[in-house]
Amino acid sequence: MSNAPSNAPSNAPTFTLGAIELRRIALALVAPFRTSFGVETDRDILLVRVELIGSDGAVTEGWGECVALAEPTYSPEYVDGAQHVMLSHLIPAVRNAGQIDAAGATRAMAHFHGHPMAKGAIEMAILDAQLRATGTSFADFLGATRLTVPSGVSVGIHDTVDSLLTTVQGYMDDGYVRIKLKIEPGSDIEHVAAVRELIGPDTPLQVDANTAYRRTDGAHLARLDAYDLLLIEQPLPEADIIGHAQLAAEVETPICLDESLVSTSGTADAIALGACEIANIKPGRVGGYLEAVRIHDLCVSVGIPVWCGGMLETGIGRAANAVLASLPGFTLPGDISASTRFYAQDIVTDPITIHDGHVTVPRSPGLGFDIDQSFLDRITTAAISA
Ligand code: OSB
Ligand code: MG
Repeated sequence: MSNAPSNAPSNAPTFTLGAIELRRIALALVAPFRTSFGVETDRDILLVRVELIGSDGAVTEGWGECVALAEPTYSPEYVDGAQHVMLSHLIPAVRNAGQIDAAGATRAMAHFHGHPMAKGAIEMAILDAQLRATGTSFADFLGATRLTVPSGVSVGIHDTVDSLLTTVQGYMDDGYVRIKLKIEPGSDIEHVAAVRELIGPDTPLQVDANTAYRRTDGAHLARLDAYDLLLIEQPLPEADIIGHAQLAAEVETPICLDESLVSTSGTADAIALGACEIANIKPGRVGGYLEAVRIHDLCVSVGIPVWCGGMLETGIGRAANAVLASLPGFTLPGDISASTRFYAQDIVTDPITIHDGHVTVPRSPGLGFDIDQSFLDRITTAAISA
């Protein structure tokens, strides 16, 4: 169990908030990424830069990445909305709180409903600065001891089985230890069968439907049982917890929730109802890394395996995800692929790479990255001080 950041006020040093800057950056994906909810080709990413002022007057910078996509297709949040709620509501509330640390900032935003990705990005920037100011790595802060984590890759929906197989073979050659296929009705059984045939029986394989099926699809999805999948991720709409429980009874392959899990208490309920046999933990979706750790701890306590999901993050989010995924309950490979899987050039100086299918857990002070300031400046489309 990690030394979980709790809801109680911590004894960590507190800081005063200095300057805050929101940055929008434009980054092209190396290839289109298609899911059942749409196609991503270019990212429009919102970053948060904070300055924390310590009791000795020293100023430390920290960065957070908001994982909201450009459109509200994965969840209700979208990048313009996240920027708006930060500027109009969240940042003023955090400023108003006075002396803070990351957990205190999150408490100061808690009375606002929703907007977990926006809140999570602010918490993340403050956490990064707080850790840098105290010379602490995120891994030490969490009590995470594993030095590397296995690297899985998420593969978008392809128009043809042939093109899918070419893509998957490329990732096999890169050394990924687990393949995740995006699926939707019409691009599922045949695609999974062909990929299983290509990669053989020993490479872990799983699928992600991003809510594309309905309760009545149990018999259809049970056909996937023939391909020895690790899990089926989020087959039904996010609110349909009972439907997932019904499906879990009909389908042998474990049902994993992504979109449905937005808090620790909701995760506990989904598990109790039999709807969540495996949990995908994404910090942005649940309001930040501190809540993500609490969900991890809950899952460990009730014996539910977890893995770390991804949201096409840059090197900022991917570094922090790699650290999170080194907690002991993350027993399945995460969507923690190399930076080059999505981006030709990253905004950090030390992008995530994979060696023998694994990613080294960063251990530098802060969340585990350093910004490539000149590249970041070149791709900045807007900078707003808040
Ligand atoms: O459902 O896991 C998902 C990307 C964007 C939005 C939702 C999802 C994904 C992925 C990407 O599958 C995984 C990654 O970032 O490597
Ligand atoms: Mg998913």
